[in-house]
Amino acid sequence: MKIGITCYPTYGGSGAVATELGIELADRGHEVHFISYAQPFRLTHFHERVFFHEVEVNRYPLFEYPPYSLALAVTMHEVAKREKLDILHVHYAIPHATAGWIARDMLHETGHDVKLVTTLHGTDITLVGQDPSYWAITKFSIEKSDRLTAVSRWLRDQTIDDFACSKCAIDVIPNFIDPAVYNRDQATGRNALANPEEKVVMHISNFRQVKRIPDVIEIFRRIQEKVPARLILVGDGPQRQPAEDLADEFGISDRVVSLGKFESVSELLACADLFLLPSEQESFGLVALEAQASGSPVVGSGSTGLAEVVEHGVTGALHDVGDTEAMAASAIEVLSDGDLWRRQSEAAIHRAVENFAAAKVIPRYEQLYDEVLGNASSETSAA
Ligand code: GMT
Repeated sequence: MKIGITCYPTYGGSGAVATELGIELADRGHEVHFISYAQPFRLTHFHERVFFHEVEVNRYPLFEYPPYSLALAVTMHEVAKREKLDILHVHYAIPHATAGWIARDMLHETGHDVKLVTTLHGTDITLVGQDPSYWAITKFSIEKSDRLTAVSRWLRDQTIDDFACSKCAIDVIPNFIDPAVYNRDQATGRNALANPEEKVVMHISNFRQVKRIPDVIEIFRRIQEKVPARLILVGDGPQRQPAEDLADEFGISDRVVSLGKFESVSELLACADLFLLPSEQESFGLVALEAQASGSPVVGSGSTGLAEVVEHGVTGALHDVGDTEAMAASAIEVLSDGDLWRRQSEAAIHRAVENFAAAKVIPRYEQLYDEVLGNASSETSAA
């Protein structure tokens, strides 16, 4: 099969999932064309069946806002026509599903029957998509897609509710990990992160408001009062500086290390004794899955998609959004009890590998591609 993948190339879960999916598909014999304004951050190595097409946006002085969506639609159209793509698979609905709809319909005009698959990731539905300036076009573009996937049951249900989309058929295909990349054996440099007697508590994100970064600092403030520990913050975004300021204010900045952005986090996660993710909402929580695969229990907030990743009391603990006291209590409990930590760590690895290994999840995308192309009864095709 020949698949065009469009995603945000910058740091973020949707771009990571889209890129890893493309690489896995190429490993399985498909030809994959990434189409975006920059090379996706996880696309770091040459692969004989992976191509990247950069979208050029004309910056004519009349344009206060250069129309990226149109330039993207044109590049998708051009690439699909030249490379004879079967499928345009877009990740994050805004504006990718809209650009995909334009490109697909332009191709249909010339008799090229390409199919549009849209994967919904989270804030494209729950936050940005709810803004009045985007709601109608997001609903329209979702409904025009040939197939839809969401990364959790929670996100599927939100989409149906938030967009009054009762006729939308949405397949749930979760985020995935490669257990060869995310595992405890990757741990190098733990001694540089913390002293041997200290527990390594970690948070990785793009430091946006939805992640509730002040809660991370508050939970850690409580943890370090009971357990010798160090907080490792990885990533960057608007809440990074306020987080560092809050650590100063609490008088704990000597125990908080803010590393900034890293392209690969597997070595860091493998050093974590506990991962914190107290977000306002997570449609899935890819980083929590990566942490679990790396053997770290996860403590976070539980009423959204994260509850499909973390099993409360088994691979970590989930509490109400903002309940930093309960999250800190769960964290202290698992960090202070070696047997409990080992059980949760083993369960976390088991859950990640059993339910979310790439080898189990990627065939579900292939099956969906086969169905949309009308090859559903055939063996999963390659190339
Ligand atoms: O929705 C976002 O915040 C953007 C997106 C991203 O690109 O970082 O993150 C979402 O997609 C990930 C991959 O499917 C999910 O694992 C994250 O849970 C989700 N983020 C939120 O729902 C906040």
